Amino acid sequence: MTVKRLTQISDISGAARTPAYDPAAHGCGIVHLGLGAFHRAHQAAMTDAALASEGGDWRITGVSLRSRSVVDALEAQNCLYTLLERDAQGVRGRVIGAIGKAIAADPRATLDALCEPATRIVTLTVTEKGYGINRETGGPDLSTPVIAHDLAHLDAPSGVLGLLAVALSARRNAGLSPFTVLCCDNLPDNGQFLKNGVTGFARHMDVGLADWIVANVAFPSSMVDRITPAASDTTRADAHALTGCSDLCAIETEPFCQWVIEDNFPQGRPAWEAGGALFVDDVAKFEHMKLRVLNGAHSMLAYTGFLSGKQYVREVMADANLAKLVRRHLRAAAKTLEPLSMIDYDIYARELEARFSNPAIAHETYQIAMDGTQKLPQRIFAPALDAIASGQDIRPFAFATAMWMRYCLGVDDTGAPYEIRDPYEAEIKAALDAQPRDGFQISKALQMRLDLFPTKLKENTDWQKLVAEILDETIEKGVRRVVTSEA
Ligand code: CS2
Repeated sequence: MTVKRLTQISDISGAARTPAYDPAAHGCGIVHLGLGAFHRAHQAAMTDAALASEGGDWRITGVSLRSRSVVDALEAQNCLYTLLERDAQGVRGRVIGAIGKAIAADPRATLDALCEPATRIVTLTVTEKGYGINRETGGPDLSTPVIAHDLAHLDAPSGVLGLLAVALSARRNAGLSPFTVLCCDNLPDNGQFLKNGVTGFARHMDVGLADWIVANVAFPSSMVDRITPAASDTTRADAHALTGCSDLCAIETEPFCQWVIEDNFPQGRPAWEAGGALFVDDVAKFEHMKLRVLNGAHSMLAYTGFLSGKQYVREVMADANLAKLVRRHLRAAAKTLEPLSMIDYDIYARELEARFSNPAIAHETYQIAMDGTQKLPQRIFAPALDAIASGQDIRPFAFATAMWMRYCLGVDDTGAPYEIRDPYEAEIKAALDAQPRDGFQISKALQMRLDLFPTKLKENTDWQKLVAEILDETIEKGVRRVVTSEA
């Protein structure tokens, strides 16, 4: 029997919910850069709820900056796909109709979409490393190949900063209003971060353009949260069972979904409240909470869990000692936060434990371990500095740092090698090449070679000693024994 591919809402038979609106009746008003699973589980699902509730021409033109495969698959399905939500109670399916068009690795088509008069918002999920922004200067990182390429080829930019700056320039020249730029990556102060990057890039093109962007383009900050593992054959089989159709774009996620957004949209916006988004004047405290508590604990458990032979986060949480270390980290990170009237941090930490323990979500520790150099500064080092300043115990943060350094060795305790998967992999390898297997030397070498450790941490002797001692013990005794004694 041939299985029908999901292409029309009318094809769907089964328990999956279908869009409560006619997708074809709504035009596109958003361009999204970074068409991965997270976008489809989060912003696209929220936009779907907004379209169902308030309507509007707010469908999404999704751009995959590098890969063609997701776009080919989406196009074959009229951009419809199934979103599964999993927990201990079971799996629920919902077909999302919010994506109107998909574009793959095509700078010309992307620029055209960005320059459409109807485009009023550009959202982004390109991961921490995807911007090509130098964290020290805040401007474009000229050593990033795509930045160098785009500055030399302003007619065909392919990176995020180049695309946004060139499109804004074209809109300005055509007398069109600028779009609002909404960063949805796990970075602190992500609106200002992207604004600095785009204006820095524009300054290389034309100082007048940079000034115009500063004065006219809104870059609201936002905090996003939804644990979204990579889709698997089980995802596709369950989507089939719930829709009666084969769906090569199905993705899965947890029931929890949070989006806190600075309410600064001069060109209007969808009614994302309908999907549960919270609009506030200042996102900073929410961002700190999410980056330090959820993401910080995630990074700690990813390195420690991966090196302890745990493939999934749920397996880490099922191990009494590892779970104890996760709880310790959640509490320590929460202690570095300023109070937030709407949130009880104890409850937040307990909910996170439950989310990490979700038995139905197969979230790989190795996936979270990726790109540590891009994640540790905001997740581990920033709270560590606050902990030092307030006299709080810094051991949980030093432990997380030592586990990342241990991970940087690229072999587990049995000697089995793995890819480090980090944009600074070459630098990490060069720093550790020919280093004796000694915690003090390894910690020193990484800190000298990589530009990511805050000076105040580098100069803090207690911190240095703690990190090096934990790392040394881990190398000598193995990760599992250290986990047992640490817990
Ligand atoms: C994770 C995040 O991969 C990672 O680094 O910590 O993707 C995390 O799952 C999300 O931020 C949850 O909202």
